[in-house]
Amino acid sequence: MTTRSSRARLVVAANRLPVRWDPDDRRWVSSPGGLVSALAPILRESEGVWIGWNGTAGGEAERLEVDGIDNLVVPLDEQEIEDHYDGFCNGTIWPLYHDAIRPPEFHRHWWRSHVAVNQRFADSVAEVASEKDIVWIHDYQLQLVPAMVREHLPRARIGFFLHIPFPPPEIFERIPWRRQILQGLLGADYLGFQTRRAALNFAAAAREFAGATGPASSLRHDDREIRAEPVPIAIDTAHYATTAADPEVRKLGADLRRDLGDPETIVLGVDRLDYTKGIDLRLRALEQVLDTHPQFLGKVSFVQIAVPSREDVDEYQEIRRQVEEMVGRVNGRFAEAGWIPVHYVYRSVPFEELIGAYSTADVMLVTPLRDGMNLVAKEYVATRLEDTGVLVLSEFAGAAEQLQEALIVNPYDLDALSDALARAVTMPPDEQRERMRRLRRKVARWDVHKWAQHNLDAIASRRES
Ligand code: GDG
Repeated sequence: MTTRSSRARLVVAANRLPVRWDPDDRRWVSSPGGLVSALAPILRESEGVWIGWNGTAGGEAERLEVDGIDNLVVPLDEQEIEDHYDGFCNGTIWPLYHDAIRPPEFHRHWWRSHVAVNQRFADSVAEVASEKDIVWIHDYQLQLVPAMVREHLPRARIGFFLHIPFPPPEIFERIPWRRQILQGLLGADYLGFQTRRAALNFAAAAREFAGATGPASSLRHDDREIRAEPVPIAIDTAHYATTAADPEVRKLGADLRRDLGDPETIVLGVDRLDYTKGIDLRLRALEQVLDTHPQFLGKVSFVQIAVPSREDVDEYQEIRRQVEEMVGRVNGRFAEAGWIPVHYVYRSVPFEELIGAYSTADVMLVTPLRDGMNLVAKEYVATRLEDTGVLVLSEFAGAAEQLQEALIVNPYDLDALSDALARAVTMPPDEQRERMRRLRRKVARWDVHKWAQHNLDAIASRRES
């Protein structure tokens, strides 16, 4: 007889639970996303648990069953949200891991709070998991958790996936607590990264600052073997394609085009409003293109959806000011009766509207200065059911490692970015189809289900040493 305690369960730990509070219904509902759709069936089938924060201050370490998924809340108080989350996660690690494009801050009280919160996550894992289970820990907020879980459960199979880049050692080395972070990560058996370079950067740092030996694919540390490898995250491709084919969603796309005054070309940007995403450089490139291509005036409309993010962090308020100033400047310079060049939306739009926008946009601009992967690039490709449309993609997005048929650009090179934008707007349909067909094949072949299975198989098949 298979009892709940005799087979391996999946225990996921991530900063956020896959739930949100619905104020109208006054209950927790599941919040959709690629990771959730890939893991939900496995969690249900293995009677697993998802451990995470619910996004609010205070509360209890309670269990929430939502849509058949067992969630365990890790509560954070207001001070921890300020020090661990806004502070260490988003004021130290986030900028540092993204090429230090904003100066990271190092504060001992942020670090202390970060350690305490990571310990609470590890204790919660130990509360629900046994040594037979598979523990899969996610992202930069929880880098200390693998080793902390190993303290509790020395034989457990532990995996970790980093959703953001791992920087080169000469950037990583600035962190006063670099050794502790590496030791935390090295508590895992298997570490997945978005790109080859991230996996190699991690292995180099682990050798230099934590005494690990060997190549990324078989690092040795503390008499254990640890595998670090690139395993690029993907999307639920079929879901995007099916949604894009829905007549109501197509109508939403058509409505958008009509509301814009039926321009010849719609250029789209979709990002969290984050200084890593290069929205400001994108607007400068647009301004240059409109300056040099007067034939585009009145014909090309740029839609930027900017989703509010981390609004309590100073740098995010600053980038918002800069972006909005530039939108105002470009519109002030070029708008004509019946046409404005930039439609700026500072809010999250419903999923169907987003897919409608992807499927009507002729050009998609994805120009981050550094990005772990960038799912928006893959989502756009997945919705292009007629193989038309052009993706302009920064070489500094992890996605560029796979999506080579996009127009790949260095977003810091204003001329190159402007040229790519102009080329995208004027690209002949045959070339569009040739490129998009290949991109779609790639996005169909490696989807989020394959990605999750690959990670879980790798974690489960630890080589015993
Ligand atoms: C991190 C890494 C890595 C955006 N606007 C709306 C909306 N979105 C959805 C997109 C996409 C997601 O948000 C954003 O994902 P990204 O990958 O582009 O970027 P991050 O948020 O920075 O994610 C990144 C990712 O983790 C996964 O590993 O790729 O590199 O930084 O799915 O569709 N969704 C809706 N309305 C919006 O207005 N409904």
